[in-house]
Amino acid sequence: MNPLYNEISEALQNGKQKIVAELVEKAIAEKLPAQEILDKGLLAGMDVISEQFTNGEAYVPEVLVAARAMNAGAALLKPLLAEAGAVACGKVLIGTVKGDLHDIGKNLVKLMLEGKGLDVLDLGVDVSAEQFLTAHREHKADAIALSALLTTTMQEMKHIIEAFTEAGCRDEVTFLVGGAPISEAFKETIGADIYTADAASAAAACKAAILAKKG
Ligand code: B1M
Repeated sequence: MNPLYNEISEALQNGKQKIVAELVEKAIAEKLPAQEILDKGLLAGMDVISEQFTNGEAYVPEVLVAARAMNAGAALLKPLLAEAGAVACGKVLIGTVKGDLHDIGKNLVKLMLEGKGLDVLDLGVDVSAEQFLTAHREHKADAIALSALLTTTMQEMKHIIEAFTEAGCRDEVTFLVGGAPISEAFKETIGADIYTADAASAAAACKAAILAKKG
C-alpha cells in the first residue's frame, strides 16, 4: 500500500487538518485514485478514531478535530469523485436530522450525490421536519436524503416523512435514509423509500430512483 495513505490516516487521527489537506493534495498530485485516498487514507483514519471513541480512549475534542480534518480532506477529493460529463438530472435536499450534529457521513453522501451530477442543497445538521418542508416548498426537490447517527435521533426521520404526508407532498419526493443505526427494517417501519449502508450506494440508488420517476 502506498505509504501516503498511512500518513493521511495518522494525521487525521491526530486532528492535523492542514497536514491532512497537504497530504491529500500530494496524493492527488501523485495521481493516486481518489476513491482509494478516501477509503484507505481518510476513512481508515476515521475508523481508528471511531473505535477509540467507542472504547473511551478518545474524547469529544479529539474526535471533533479529526472530523474537521476528514471534512477538509474529503472536500479536496470532490472534483475527482465526480463522474465525467455528469449532467444535473435532479435536485436533492440533504441534512442530518434534528438533535443530531454528526455530519461526516452526510457530507460523504453529498459528495457522492454531486459526483453523480445531482444538484444538492445541504441543509446542514440538526435539521427539523419544518425546515425540510420549507426547503422543499421553495426548491421542489426530487429526493430528500436524511442522515442520523444516534439511536435517540433516528425517530426524527419518521416525523419528517409524516410532516410531508400531512402537508400533502409525500409522493413528490423519494426519501433516502442512512447512518450507523439505520437498517432496511427501520426504513420499512418509517415508510421511507431507500436505505443504503454507504454513501456511494446512496448516490447510485438516488440517481436511479429519480431517473425512473422521471421516466
Ligand atoms: Co458521536 N456518537 N456523539 N460524535 N460519534 C457515535 C455515533 C457513537 C456510536 C459513538 C459510541 O458511543 N460508540 C454514539 C452513538 C450511540 C448511539 O446512539 N447508540 C455517539 C454519541 C453517544 C455521541 C454524543 C452523545 C457524545 C457525547 O456528547 N457524550 C454526541 C452527540 C452530539 C449530537 O449529535 N447531538 C456525539 C458527538 C460527536 C462528535 C461531535 C465528537 C463527533 C461528530 C463530528 C462531526 O460529525 N462533525 C462524533 C463522532 C465523529 C462519532 C463517531 C466516532 C464517528 C462517526 C463518523 O463520522 N463516522 C461515532 C462512532 C462510530 O460511528 N463508530 C459516534 C464516519 C462516517 C463516514 O460514518 O456517519 O456512519 P457514518 O456514515 C457512513 C454510513 O453510516 C453511511 O455512509 C457513510 C459511509 O459511506 N451514511 C449514509 C451516513 N448517512 C447516510 C445517509 C444515507 C445513506 C448512507 O442516505 C441518505
